[in-house]
Amino acid sequence: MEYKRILTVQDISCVGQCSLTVALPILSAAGHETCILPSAVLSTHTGGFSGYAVRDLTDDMPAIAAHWQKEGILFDAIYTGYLGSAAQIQQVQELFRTCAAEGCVKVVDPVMADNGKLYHGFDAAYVEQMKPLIAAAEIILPNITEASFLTGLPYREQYDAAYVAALVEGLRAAGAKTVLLTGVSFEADTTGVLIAEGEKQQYYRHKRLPGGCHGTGDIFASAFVGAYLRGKTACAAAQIAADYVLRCIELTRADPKHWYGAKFEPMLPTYLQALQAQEQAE
Ligand code: PXL
Repeated sequence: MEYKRILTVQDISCVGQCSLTVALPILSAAGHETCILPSAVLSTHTGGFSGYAVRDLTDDMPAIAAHWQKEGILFDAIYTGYLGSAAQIQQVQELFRTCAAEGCVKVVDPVMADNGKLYHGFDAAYVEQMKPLIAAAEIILPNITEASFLTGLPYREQYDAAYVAALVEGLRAAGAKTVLLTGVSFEADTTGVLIAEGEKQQYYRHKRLPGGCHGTGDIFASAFVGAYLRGKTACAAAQIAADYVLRCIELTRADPKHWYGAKFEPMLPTYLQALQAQEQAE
């Protein structure tokens, strides 16, 4: 198994099981050294709580990056999620240039929207700023809504394979390389991930559980990055991550009071088993 040093850049939502409080345990459990750069600190995430306290850390980032540069600290992978501001996206691009070890894999989850709408606090300027970041990454993981904002194609709730192909083409035209399009659903009771890598496209379809669960995009992205950096193919890593997310949702659904996030921690052993089972078969 490979041991990699990953930097993940996203917010700390103190309560809410998303972003860094999800990425750090999952990437560590996958066996990687996990370094963090918090983009902002929030009392909770913004999806369903109101009146949250927030401190944007954009102005603190240059000194952190400068210190790493002075120490010669480099990363095998840089994985970005929810970023605090449009200005911060430029700083992340700078990090891509200054903190990447040779062969560094840059993974961008352009977290900003779902269900046809931008998250609270994001605007068109943020979407514009995100475009060069997706072009600078090796792998991006947008959902359908984010892909529609990034390509300018209208958001659709019902769609066919041609619409999905147009989203991927639009992302490619904007400079994206490998695209994992999440939440791709052609029928009511299934959903899945489309993995577009070079000329190759694969679709991993799995059951769709009714009612969304907050933070599952972050669980998927973190579990994907953890598996991919262990040497799995993008498709195998996406399958492991999607199966893990399903188990987390199943567990969470049994407890309606737990509306703000997914119970991913008790399911970590199943994620590790999936990583190991594949490695034994290899
Ligand atoms: O799960 C994505 C996410 C991460 N961080 C914060 C959020 C959200 C989605 O709403 O509000 C602060």
